[in-house]
Amino acid sequence: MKSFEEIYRQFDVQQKSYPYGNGHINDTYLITPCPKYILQRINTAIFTDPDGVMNNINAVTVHIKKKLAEQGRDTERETLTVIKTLDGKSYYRDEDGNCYRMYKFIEGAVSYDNVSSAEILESAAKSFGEFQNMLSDFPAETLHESIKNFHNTPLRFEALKRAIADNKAGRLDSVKEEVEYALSFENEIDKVTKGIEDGTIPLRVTHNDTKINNVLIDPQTGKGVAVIDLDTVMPGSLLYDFGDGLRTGGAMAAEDETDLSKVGLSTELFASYVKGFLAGIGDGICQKELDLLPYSVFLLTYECGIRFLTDYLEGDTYFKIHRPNHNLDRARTQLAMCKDIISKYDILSEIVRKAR
Ligand code: ADP
Ligand code: GN1
Ligand code: MG
Repeated sequence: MKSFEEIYRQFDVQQKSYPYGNGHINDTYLITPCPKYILQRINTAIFTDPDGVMNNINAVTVHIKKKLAEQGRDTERETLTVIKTLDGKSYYRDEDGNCYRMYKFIEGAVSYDNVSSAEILESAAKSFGEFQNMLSDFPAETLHESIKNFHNTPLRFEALKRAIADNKAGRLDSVKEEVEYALSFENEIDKVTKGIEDGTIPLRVTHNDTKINNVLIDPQTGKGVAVIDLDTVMPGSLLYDFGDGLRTGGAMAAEDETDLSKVGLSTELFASYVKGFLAGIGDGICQKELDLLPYSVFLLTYECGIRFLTDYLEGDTYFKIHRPNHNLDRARTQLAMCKDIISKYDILSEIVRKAR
């Protein structure tokens, strides 16, 4: 494997690098001192076509920069800027097949894994809504599908059933209760995929990974600065971005909290997210999407829960883990959060009705 110095030289950069951020997928490094950059080793086990991913990111960021310029906004700070290699490529592939890309570091902005302030969450939600709005005229058919069926919850359910049957890591006995609860939702999880199929839910260009730490916030003003982590920008439903934003942004505890009594969805944060997201998205949202906003929070939380459970059963091959049982702890929080969301469903629906 190449030394880091050799890797940055490919981008004409010579400073030091440090591991950075809390993403579950790519290896991220901060390159410092100034000018700072973000160096990422793309997880090519997951993103098997890095050319396709980087083509998407280039096209989407060029489109967003054009929109930002038209609005007199900061084109360098409010979206990602890809740094090309010395030979003009969007990423560098070393002899062992490792793929590295570099972005300008967005200064004066932080990412939060959890948000306790309703104002900050409203701003974050507005940024995610605006992100979709700015891409509403982007030609969706030109996007490469970076992970097929990424938010196809019924297929995620099938994957869980396969993981249960295979019991590859021999862990099934320790998760009987979680498995039983997860399997009980078989008939509740196809509302979005069906709606897309029958044309009642519009297909849009969506981010698809609107975890709250994928939007950078200015800590001085509490306002959203840039939506980042653009690997999964693909055609999808607005409901994916809304639901996944609340899964983490509206959570009362960390994604890997072990004290499940702390886990749940804050209705106050939900209300702020609805307000911010609707302000950002503008007029384009349809009635069916509005009706399904509360459902989407359940759906995306459930989907993430069964993805963690599947990965636990398969021996932790997808998400990065930092301790034993990490994926199990994450699965448990998501399933506990589902219970809480279901118990608050009427309140959530009322909040959406009032916000229209
Ligand atoms: P992953 O796909 O592994 O989640 P991300 O692209 O989300 O990787 O990056 C991980 C973290 O690095 C982010 O949550 C954010 O804190 C930080 N980060 C990524 N890109 C930038 C950037 N251009 N400027 C500043 N911080 C960034
Ligand atoms: C991953 O890359 P990151 O950490 O922002 C995952 C999301 C999950 C999330 C769970 C490409 O997001 O789909 O919801 O972990 N990204 C990918 O925390 O699988
Ligand atoms: Mg991320």
